[in-house]
Amino acid sequence: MSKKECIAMLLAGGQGSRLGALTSNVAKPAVSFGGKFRIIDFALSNCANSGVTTVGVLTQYRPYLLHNYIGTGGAWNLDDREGGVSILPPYATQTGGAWYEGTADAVTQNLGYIEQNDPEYVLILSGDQLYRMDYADMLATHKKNDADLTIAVMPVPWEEASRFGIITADGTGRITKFTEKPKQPDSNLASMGIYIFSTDLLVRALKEDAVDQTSEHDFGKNVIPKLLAEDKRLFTYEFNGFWRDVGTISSYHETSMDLLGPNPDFDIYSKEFPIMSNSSMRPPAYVGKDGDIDDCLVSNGCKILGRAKHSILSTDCYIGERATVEDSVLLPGARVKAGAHVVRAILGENSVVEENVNLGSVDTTKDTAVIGNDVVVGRGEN
Ligand code: ADQ
Ligand code: ADP
Repeated sequence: MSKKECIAMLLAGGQGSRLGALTSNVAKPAVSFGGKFRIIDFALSNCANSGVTTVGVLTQYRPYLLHNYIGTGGAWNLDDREGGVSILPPYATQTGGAWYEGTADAVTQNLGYIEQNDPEYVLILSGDQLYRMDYADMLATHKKNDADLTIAVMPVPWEEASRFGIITADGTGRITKFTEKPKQPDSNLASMGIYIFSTDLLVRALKEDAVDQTSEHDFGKNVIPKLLAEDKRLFTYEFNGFWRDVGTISSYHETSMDLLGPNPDFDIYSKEFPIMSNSSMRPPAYVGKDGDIDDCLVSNGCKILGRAKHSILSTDCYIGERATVEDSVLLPGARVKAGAHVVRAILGENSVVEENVNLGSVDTTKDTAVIGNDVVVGRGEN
């Protein structure tokens, strides 16, 4: 892919409120995942691996950690002099300025960035999904179809279909119907919220949308249905790998567990299509003489004196003597002190479970226990 043929606009502003305590002080794309990663690593790595080297990251909610984390983009080989990563915060304009409303508004506010780069195509991505995709292949499909807009799609379980933009396409992949989050879905082909637009059409559509008083300025609710009504060439790009939008605590827990086992559902070990991260450089993990680890991801900086089973141990975690951790996700810096027991729980960054506390439940009908970032769970609490 030539350098400026296609640039990416990465939407990283959503609050992710359904992740509760995990997003109390960081945006969802900045939430830690898989021991050494943050959720946004997946989209940034996909860009780098696909040759999309100009990436605008649109932030909004609690952007500080995200800004620090992304830095110059070097961790993902995106510190290219010709492009690289640019953080695009909402900014006040002379006319008063506004925070981003819908997803389309976020891109409209940054039309200047698109015009300055002058690409033929714009790839619009969500910063809170876990998957591996070669966007170069999606772009090839877009060109082959001479499309105005290409939407990546995947079949989803029928019972989940109403959470997505739902699509009907003809035998050639041309989209004939699109409904954002229908109450009664008539198809289970879901939009992944990953779009390639031909730039001229995108710019025109966004300018029209901006002055439409009835619009919520959202791609799924407004922009895409309007383009379809105008009979524009909208096509699908079919994806069939691992893809998750971890919206809730239980899906976060489940998707984390998908990383475990000898042949995990989601392979983070690939060298051809690596998932890169800016996780901190820390010394090796240490396992003490009574330390016992079974079916876990163990990140650097960990100190394990007790037991861990079927769990994700992120950078700098601590498990004290006689403590046990099972079916759990420990985010960076989480500490489980001596004699404590943690089962089916998510421990936020730098949280502490004090000595001899029992946390969580083996009862799978109960919710996964969650401890917020920096929270200390004292003795006797549950
Ligand atoms: P949702 O996931 O519900 O549906 P939305 O919550 O609007 O879409 O967020 C999309 C992405 O944009 C997220 O990464 C979010 O963090 C980010 N975002 C939201 N508002 C933003 C703003 N104002 N500024 C910056 N970033 C913002 C969408 C589509 C569906 C599709 C699903 C697939 O609308 O059609 O099925 O994605 O997950
Ligand atoms: P599957 O589950 O079908 O075996 P994986 O997602 O495990 O597929 O990927 C298998 C290998 O293919 C990975 O190790 C990676 O090297 C490569 N790969 C996966 N997805 C892509 C992609 N979108 N583009 C390029 N290579 C990919």
